[in-house]
Amino acid sequence: MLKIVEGILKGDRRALSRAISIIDNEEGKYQEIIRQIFKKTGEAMTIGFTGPGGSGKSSLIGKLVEEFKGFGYKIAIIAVDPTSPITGGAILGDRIRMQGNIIDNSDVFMRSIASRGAIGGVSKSLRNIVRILDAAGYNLIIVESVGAGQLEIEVSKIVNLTIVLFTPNTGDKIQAIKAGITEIGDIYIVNKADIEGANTLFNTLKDLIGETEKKPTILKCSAKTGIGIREVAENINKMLNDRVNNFKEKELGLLEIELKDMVLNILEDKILSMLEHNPSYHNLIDKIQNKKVDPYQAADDLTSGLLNNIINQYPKNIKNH
Ligand SMILES: Nc1nc2c(ncn2[C@@H]2O[C@H](COP(=O)(O)OP(=O)(O)OP(=O)(O)O)[C@@H](O)[C@H]2O)c(=O)[nH]1
Ligand SMILES: [Mg+2]
Repeated sequence: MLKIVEGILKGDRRALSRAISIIDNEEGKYQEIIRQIFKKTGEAMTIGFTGPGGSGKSSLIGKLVEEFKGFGYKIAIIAVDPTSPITGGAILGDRIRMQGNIIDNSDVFMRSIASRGAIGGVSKSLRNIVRILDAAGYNLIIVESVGAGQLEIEVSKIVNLTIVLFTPNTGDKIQAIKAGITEIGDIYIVNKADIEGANTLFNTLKDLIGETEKKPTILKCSAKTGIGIREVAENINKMLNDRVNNFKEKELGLLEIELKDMVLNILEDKILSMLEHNPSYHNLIDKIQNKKVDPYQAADDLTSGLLNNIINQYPKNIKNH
């Protein structure tokens, strides 16, 4: 067993941090780490918090963590930071603000990862990071992602529950509908209930999405004053416990997509490398340029040649394993 895996299974934070970086950057041994911890996963529940910048996600998570601990969860938090297209660096404001709430809380694990703008990439590393945390014994994993858009939709596909935040007087309503965010939530929360306009927004949301097919729960709270926090925590906990069977079904779908992607990636790498080493590939390109063969004919010839090679090699591959 890899040393880092021993560390993860013991819940060692440094091993955990290192492993998350390895997974996030797809460094050398990342696949081996996942393989070795895989059988120790499957316990953790995941919740995604999303909503416009400044709506109070980090503040609310900070408050809810206290309630969740009371329910007996061991909690990890992952903040997915959008990466600045100019500097390429993650915005760390999140980490700092959230740490302001719970930095002293040594039993809560907290980590930021960059979204890098590559949507499929985020879900892949996020799923594996969840597995690592799960194997380390964290049974409630909270993901904060900023904004309203493709990234949120992607995160909502991975987590068990998606919670969407709104705040009064920010024009979120229109943005939200545009971004399709009104379809992804299991719970919608009007945060900042202590400021004016919260009730109006709450009623508007009820009209707008309360009656949609998913019949999401709509709640109101203030991460600042603490009003409504207990009710939010209880609703989340109840949904997590009630929907275990739904989660299993969702997981099956995700695993199918993951496996298909992995097989396609392996095949793509193999075939690209075979193509590069195939002399007739380069010959055919010349022939296409000189109009001796058309591109369709060339592609057909190459493909059947490659498939023949693969079939001839296949028994050898099996023997090697
Ligand atoms: N009045 C009021 N202010 C709040 C409440 N919750 C959060 N805030 C304030 O709103 C601001 C943003 O809060 P954050 O928790 O950082 O919001 P966020 O959604 O995590 O922000 P990003 O991570 O930047 O997207 C801070 O100044 C908070 O103090 C609330 O319930 N009422
Ligand atoms: Mg935040």
